[in-house]
Formats: sequence, structure tokens, C-alpha cells
Amino acid sequence: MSRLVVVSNRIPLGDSPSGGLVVALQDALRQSGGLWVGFSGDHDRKTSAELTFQGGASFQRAAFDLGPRDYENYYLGFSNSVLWPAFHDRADLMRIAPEYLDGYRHVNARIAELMLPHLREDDRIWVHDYQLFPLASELRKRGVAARIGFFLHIPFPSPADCSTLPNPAELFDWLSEYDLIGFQAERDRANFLESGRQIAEIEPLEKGFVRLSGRKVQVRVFPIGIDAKGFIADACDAREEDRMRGLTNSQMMIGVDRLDYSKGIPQRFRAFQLMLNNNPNLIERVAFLQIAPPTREEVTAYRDIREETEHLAGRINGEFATVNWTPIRYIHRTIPRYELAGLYRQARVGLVTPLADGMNLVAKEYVAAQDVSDPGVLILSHFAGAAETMQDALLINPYDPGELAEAMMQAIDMNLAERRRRHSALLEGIIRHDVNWWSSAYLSALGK
Ligand code: GDG
Repeated sequence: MSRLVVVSNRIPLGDSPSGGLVVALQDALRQSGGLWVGFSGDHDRKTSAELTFQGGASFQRAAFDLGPRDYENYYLGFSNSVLWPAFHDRADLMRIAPEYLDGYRHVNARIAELMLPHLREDDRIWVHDYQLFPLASELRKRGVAARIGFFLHIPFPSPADCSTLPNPAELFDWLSEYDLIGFQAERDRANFLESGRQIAEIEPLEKGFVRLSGRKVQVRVFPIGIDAKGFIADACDAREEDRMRGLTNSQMMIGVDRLDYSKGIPQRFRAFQLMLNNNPNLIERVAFLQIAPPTREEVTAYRDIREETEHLAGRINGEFATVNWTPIRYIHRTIPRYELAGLYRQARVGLVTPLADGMNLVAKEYVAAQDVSDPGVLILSHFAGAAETMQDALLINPYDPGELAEAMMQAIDMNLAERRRRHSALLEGIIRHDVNWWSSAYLSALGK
């Protein structure tokens, strides 16, 4: 088995596996004596000319740091003020500046340079996400002939959104240097093929291959899953604590999202407001818990969405709260994972209503955390990649407050038999297509 080298924006820290990606990859990394390369999170000092190797895991980890200008241009700038909005259908929020693209190219070249002395001929390299599109092309320029795969965690844009990028053809040049490109959903593969046809030269070949800028590239869909077993165990453990918390009585609806404008949080609040307006009998009977930890706060669009969210929550609470009841509880902090599992389990309704989303793992976690004998109901946006495989959720258009408010009512009123039927169909898919299935499917397509 050749050595697996994983490259992602953030490197997993600490000595215990936390995120699903680490759980999924640690076996392959351990068995192959693998290496994980990623950003240390450090961006305010003088940069180091070498990767920093860290111990304490069952595989090697090597971190790179960023200088303040690179952090600004590559991370906050091109990655999160150009690519993220363009890829989430929000070209109106893009901030294009020439130094952003230069910084993005420069950092990817630097990562390739830092990796070079540590690479072996028979490595297979798996690059993750939109911060690292040019990495394969930078490695190839330096003579790396190894197999290199890419997985995009976010949606791939339509031709119209692609053409809002500065120099869109370059995106396809970068992608042409990979051997395998993985997407979350069919929707993304279709957008890639159509955008490629309009912007670059893509020739479809047999069995999921295309010829792109003269290279043969495999393009496939691998919907990411969660560590289903781990999550179910956490949710069961959390149950005892729930009883002591005394949170129940009223029906709880839950939303869990980084406070990102792609997640549709204000739309969700407005639909909740509409539901209360139309159904005053629900006052003091339903409660909505929104957990929305901070993210990318240095970017203006994220400060704006925070203001909008907090303003709206304040207004709705002011309008409907009683002495004994607050309609929206909003938490702008990260809460511990085991607590999250318990909260999902207690909530009668899971609200996952993004305007655009690669997959959305919260949808899967919510289902995994339910009590199978008395499960809650998932409300899921058509625009989450998860909607392609989670057809037994209540699927909604998040832009339509009436439709969303209706679905909330339907979820609250749903009888036990229907809740069980929908839940068991969803759970089966989540267990079968968990994160280990995902990484094995990807790695076997990339080759041993
Ligand atoms: C990207 C794509 C794709 C959230 N709040 C807390 C917390 N979380 C955890 C959730 C979940 C994760 O963060 C969020 O995952 P999502 O999939 O919902 O969204 P993104 O962060 O945007 O991730 C997305 C994903 O990559 C994987 O490919 O699905 O489409 O955008 O696991 O549970 N965890 C804890 N406390 C919190 O307060 N502990």
C-alpha cells in the first residue's frame, strides 16, 4: 500500500480524533505510515521555512504557518471573500482584489515547496477543499508525478457564477492537474461539466473520466457521511444528563450552523415568526434553539450576517416572549460535542435550511442522534447536498417563508408512525454511507 498524504486547510490538533474527517482517515493514515499537512492556525508571526512536525497522533502531522499578509490575501481574501461567496451563489458578496489572487497563488506555491522534501515517489496525495485548488499544479511544476486527488467540500458553481471569478479559466487549469476530482453531489458534477464546457475545454470520456486541458481526469460524486456509530453512542450517553437539565415540556426545534450567510438563519427565523403569527396557540408551546458559533469574523459579510441575525432574534423575542418563555434562544458560542448530541436528541424538529451547502453534516447528525422509538423530524433545504440522498426529510425551499412555516407545523404535528417511517429510512442511509464508506470509496477510486 502506498503512503497516504492528506492536505487540508486546518490540521487536526490534539491527540484524540475529533472531526469526522480525522475519524475517517486515521486508519488509512496509520496503516500506510501516512502524513497530514495543514495550516497551524498561526498567522501573526514571522513564517517558518519548514513544515513543523508534531507528535502525539497515530500518523505524522506537519503544519505550515502563514504571515499576516498571506493570511489576509490568501485566507480571508481569495478563499473566503472570492471563492466562498461565488461557490455559494452569493457573487454579490464577493470582494475582488488583485492581491487576493496573487496571495492565493503564492501560498499554494509555498505549501508545495514546503511539502516537496517530504514527498516520496509512490505517495498518493489527497487535497481537500477550495483553499487548495492550485496545489496539484504547483506540485507538478516541481516534478511530482504521484497520484493526486482533490475533494471539494462545498458546491461547485453554475457557469454564470463561475464567470464572476477573476480569470475563471485558471480554475479549470488548476483542476486539470488532479487524477481524481470528487464532489459532494450530482448537482456539483453537472455544474462542473457544464461550466467546464463553457469556460475551458472538457471532453467527456467513458466511465466518469473527462479530458481537461489534455489530461485524463476522473470526476465522481462521493457524498460525505458522518461517524454514525460514534454519534449514536454520544447521543445515547447524553440522555441521562438531559433529564436533569429540565429543558423539555415545550417542543424544541434546533438549528446548528456556523454563523455563515449560506446557512439561511434569518430566513429560518422569519419563518418561525410567521408560524407564531399564524398560530398563536403555539406561544409557550414551542421553543427554537439556534446554536451559531462565530466564524471568519474578520470578513465584513460575516459581521453583517451576525448583526442581521441578532437584530432579528431580538425583534422576534421582543414581539412574542412572555414572562415565562423566550421563543428564540440564540447561542453565539461553540458548545461541546457531547452536549450537541444530547440537544439534537431532545429536539422534536431539526432545522437545516441553507441557501447553498456542499453537504451539511448537521442534517445527518440530527438523524443519527434521535431516539429510534420516538424520533424527531428533519426539515431540510433542497439546496443542501444532503437533499440528494435524504429524500425522507421534509424537503423545503428556504426562500419561501410560508412553505417553511408550514413544514414546521407539519413536523410538530407529525404522528409517531410517520416520524418512525421517515427516520428509519434516513438512518439506514446514514449508517450505510458513513464517513468510513466515503473515504474508502474515494481512496479506492484514487488507487492503492
Ligand atoms: C463544510 C461544507 C460540508 C457546529 N456548531 C458546533 C459544532 N458544529 C459542527 C457540526 C458539524 C460541523 O460543525 C458543521 O458541518 P457542516 O457540514 O454543517 O458545515 P460546514 O462547516 O460549512 O462544512 C459542508 C462539510 O464541509 C463536510 O464536507 O458538509 O457543506 O460547507 O459537524 O456538528 N460542533 C460543536 N459545537 C458547536 O457549537 N462541537
